[in-house]
Amino acid sequence: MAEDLPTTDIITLTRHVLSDQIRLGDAATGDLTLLLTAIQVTSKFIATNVRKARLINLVGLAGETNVQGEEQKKLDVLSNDIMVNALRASGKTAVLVSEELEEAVIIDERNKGKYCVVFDPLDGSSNIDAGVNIGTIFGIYRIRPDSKGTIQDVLRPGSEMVAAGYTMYGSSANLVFSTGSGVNGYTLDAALGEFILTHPNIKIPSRGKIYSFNEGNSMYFHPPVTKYLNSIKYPASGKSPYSARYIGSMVADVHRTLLYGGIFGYPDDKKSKKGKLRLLYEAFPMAFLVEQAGGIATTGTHRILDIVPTGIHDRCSVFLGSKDDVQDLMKFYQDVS
Ligand code: AHM
Ligand code: MG
Repeated sequence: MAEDLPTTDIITLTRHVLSDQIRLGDAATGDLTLLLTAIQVTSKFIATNVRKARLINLVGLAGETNVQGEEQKKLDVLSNDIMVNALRASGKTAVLVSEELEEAVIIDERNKGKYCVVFDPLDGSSNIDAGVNIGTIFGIYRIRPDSKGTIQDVLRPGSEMVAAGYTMYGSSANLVFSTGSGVNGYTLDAALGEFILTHPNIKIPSRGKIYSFNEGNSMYFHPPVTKYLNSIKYPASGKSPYSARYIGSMVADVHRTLLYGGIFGYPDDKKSKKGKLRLLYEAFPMAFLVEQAGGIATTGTHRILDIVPTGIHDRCSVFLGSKDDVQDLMKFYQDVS
């Protein structure tokens, strides 16, 4: 029967982005598509290494070197090297910022392109050794007109990013991506070696039933956060309390929030005065995706994408998710101001 036949018209990530080029004014060069191809390859490469991690670690235990006598590298350092090498070789980048590198990488003239990529090569480091979902987060800026590529090209608000995304390494590798006209999700078909469009036009439900905070930090939380959490755990009679889900990998927690709705928060508090999450390569890309999916991303008092970074490793308070849920949280901040 016809409905049992497999589809013969699969939409790969490359095909999808190629069709988007015209809108971005990138059709003549295809540079962004080529850059994205490089990012896709790094995600496939990292996904492969994540799957092998336990085996690599076992070998690493025996003297920290493998059979070739090469040093074993921790997965996050390895992922960083994979990304820096591939992005430099793509010829499409001018500036790279990685969570793993203290300084920005300014690409040499020979390999220089017009995009800057800010990334966390392997986010959720506390989960790596337990085999729990982790991911790569990235944001892309175009260098400013007439710039040769300096750090100033990335010290710009997240709203100036031209694209952002993440790849989650879980039971499958999922790449979620936006060029500023909605959010699409792709799943890696390992046999084909291609990311296939599986979640077109992701929209966050306007309200969810899940909250995702590290409540182990409760004693440090500021009053608006404590009051908000109490309001959803002890709701007015007749209403059900929210469910708690916290993985501790931003990629996985945000992925669930995009699909199911609710609120994810990592606030600044009495201990982490500026928050924990990094602005450029954690908060900005996720805020970009959440807004594109119809949600809100705020520090509690300010839109995250409006923040102007002063340093490449700046941190900020983060709340993001369903519009109604995040607005409820923001009301508690308004009450104290
Ligand atoms: P990392 O970049 O060192 O992995 O830290 C970022 C991670 C996020 O993925 C996650 O949201 C958060 O840190 C979890 O922190 P905590 O363990 O304090 O709950
Ligand atoms: Mg991180």
